[in-house]
Amino acid sequence: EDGKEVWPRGQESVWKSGLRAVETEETSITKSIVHHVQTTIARQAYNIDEEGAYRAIAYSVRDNLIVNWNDTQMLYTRKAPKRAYYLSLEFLMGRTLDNALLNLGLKEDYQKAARKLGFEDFEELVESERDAALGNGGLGRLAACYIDSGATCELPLWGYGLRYHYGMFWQQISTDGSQVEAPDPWLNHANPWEVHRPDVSYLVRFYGHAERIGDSKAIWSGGQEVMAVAYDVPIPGSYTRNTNNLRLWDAKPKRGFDLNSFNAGDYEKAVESSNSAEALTRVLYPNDNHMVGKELRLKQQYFWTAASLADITRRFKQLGEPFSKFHEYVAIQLNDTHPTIAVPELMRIFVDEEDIPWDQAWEITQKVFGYTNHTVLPEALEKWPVPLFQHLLPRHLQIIFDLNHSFLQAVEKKWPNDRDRLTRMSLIQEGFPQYIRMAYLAVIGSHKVNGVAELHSELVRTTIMKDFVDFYGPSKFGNVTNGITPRRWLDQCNPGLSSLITETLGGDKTKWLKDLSKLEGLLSHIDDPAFQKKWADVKLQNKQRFAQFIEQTMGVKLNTSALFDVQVKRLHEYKRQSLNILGVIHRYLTIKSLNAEERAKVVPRVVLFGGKAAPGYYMAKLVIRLINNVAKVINADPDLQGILTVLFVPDYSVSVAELLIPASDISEHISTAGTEASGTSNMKFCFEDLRYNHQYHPTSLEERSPALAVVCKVIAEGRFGDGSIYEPFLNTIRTGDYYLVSDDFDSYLEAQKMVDTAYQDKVSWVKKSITTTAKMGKFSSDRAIMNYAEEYWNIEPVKLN
Ligand code: F58
Repeated sequence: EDGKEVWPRGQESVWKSGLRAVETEETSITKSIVHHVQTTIARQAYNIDEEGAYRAIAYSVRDNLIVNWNDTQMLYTRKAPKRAYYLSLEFLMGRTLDNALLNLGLKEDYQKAARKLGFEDFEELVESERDAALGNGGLGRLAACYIDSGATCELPLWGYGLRYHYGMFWQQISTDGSQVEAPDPWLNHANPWEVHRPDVSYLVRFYGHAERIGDSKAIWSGGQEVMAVAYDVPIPGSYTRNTNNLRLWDAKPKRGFDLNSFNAGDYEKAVESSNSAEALTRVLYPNDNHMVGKELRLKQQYFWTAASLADITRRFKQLGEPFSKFHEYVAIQLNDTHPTIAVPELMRIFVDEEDIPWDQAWEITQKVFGYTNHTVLPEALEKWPVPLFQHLLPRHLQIIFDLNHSFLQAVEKKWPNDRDRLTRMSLIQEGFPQYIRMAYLAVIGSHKVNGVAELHSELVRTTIMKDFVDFYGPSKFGNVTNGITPRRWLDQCNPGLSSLITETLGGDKTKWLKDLSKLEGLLSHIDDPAFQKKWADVKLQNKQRFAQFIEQTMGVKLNTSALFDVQVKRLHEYKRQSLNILGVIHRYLTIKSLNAEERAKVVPRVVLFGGKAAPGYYMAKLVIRLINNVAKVINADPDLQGILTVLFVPDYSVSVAELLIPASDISEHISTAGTEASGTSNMKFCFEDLRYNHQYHPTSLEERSPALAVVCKVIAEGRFGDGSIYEPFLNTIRTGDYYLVSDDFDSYLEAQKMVDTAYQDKVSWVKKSITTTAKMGKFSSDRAIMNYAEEYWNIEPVKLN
């Protein structure tokens, strides 16, 4: 799979004469599309619809990607540079076709070819692709942006993940306003973007028993074995031939099903083990910033980690280098604690399978791993019960206890007789049952730990990891500020703005697209009225495009001259969609109290919400229901027509984001201070966070915010449907109010007033918008990935010519 330097068999010239190059000629593009219509998807010209055309085009584009993919992998094999691997349980990729065409620089050529074949509306074909929604939110989308940047920056970087058969659930809204979940069988329509590799497979063991031999080694045997099979997704860089790999593992039973039981007529029993194997990669856990302690989740984590490490060590062995040099060729980044089992797994491979002495194995292991933390919320930190671990991964539990033993000895040596400190720092949390603290295991197993924004990294150092900073010193704890890919989030989703930027900065799109700091060049045009007008026109067109989508899908007409005020992100109490909707109700009550003349002066708004709630998250689902029922009342009220519209856009996804974000005027990032690790959608909107200092006052709601007290009263009285439904939500605000909604309510209203005032001055608003975009350069994921490459992985670009 990685390519060979010498031709293994046959005549080299015959092989070479059959090799194809990337298709760039219009005629060869149409030829290749027709070829795929006829053979790959087995259809005739007269019975081809949009979906069929999309697929034939996708296969044709895939051919190009694979040519580049093969050449890139061959180059990496030949040059044998140090490689980095990004282990992430989520890759929230969205659609691929448009992105691949833009990265290859072939979009126009394919558009022309499609037109010749009778498909005038290329965007319609693009939109018939289903999202690959193999992630929950920020963490998964970050992984997708990072592999895009890895390829664009020509880094030898691979992603490893799971091939979930069902991605993030499909969200519908029922007539009473509640979220209803439906499965997302995204693979039912075949997936042209993956290459099945039945030849790349590994057996992964679960359960069984571990028997110690000597001080540090053991033999792990018995239990269940499941086969991990590779599916490769080519990841094209932007305007480079470099094409990296995202390898996703699928679970298969070791050998079909049990023929004896089948022949004896016991069909259930015959397929039992094959079902349990295949269940492993069936579905993505839909929780965001919340830990679920399910055995199947831990199985997913180990299955994916073990297969990835087996693959990485096999590739390393092909180099013929001794294991003492492993870290000179391999860097592995742990995307949160989900792959932390990789630490004991690599120790197991080194010690049990490769006969490396324990201390040396531990030294190498620490040099290989880096760990990225994405949250300081206590409920999101992973902890696994020891009994569950003992049952599922007995050998790994031994290794963890051994590691903990020597780690605590070192702590004891540094701070003798400090029992509290030992209890705090132990990898094992005491109690019945005991728990394994995965974040601590990730810290001791890595050479470097990072947070995802300056403030967050500082909180990591001073709160959850304070003891570890004292122990290891501060240099082990760094920061890499998140970034997003400007290809998808500007060039692809906002072609109008992309063209205007290119035209303004002079000619060549790739110049700024691959060096986003160049956007600063826009500032010298900021006072040019013609430029300001074009900038505002792009926004208006994006609003019209989005309004059209809303009219088609929801049957609601939007006033495109209104201020589009957007909050799209997972539903979570700490993100405070509650603050927003309570503010909307306040706005509604205020407008209702005005006379016609006063109403005419109100700045019109469209308030848009979007995002999924974890299916078991009661309070988040209640907020969705409240938003929808508030929307129903406001949108039906003639007094509010054209002045205030509220919408919950169902099934928020990467594709919906691509339409919605370019249409927004402001974006709300109003989480309680210190709770949102970084936020990345804020970067997509290029708008600032609103942050305040909070203090909790245990006083009555009426005292804290009379305005909010009125809003809560109105909800309770049933203005938006049966008020009693919302009592649990209202109670969290009246009493408790852990996320400080009532403390911030009045200043939130003040901030919203400032927004209204600012929006009325059109010229200064456009200038603010231009400045925001111009200063976005730092938040490119290219900058972020190069930061990892240089400071964390020590890898360098390897360019394919
Ligand atoms: C997010 N975490 C952070 N976790 O909340 C956000 O501030 C940050 O910008 C982003 O990571 C990228 O660093 C997040 O999305 C999850 O969704 C996990 C999924 C698996 C279970 C635990 C939460």
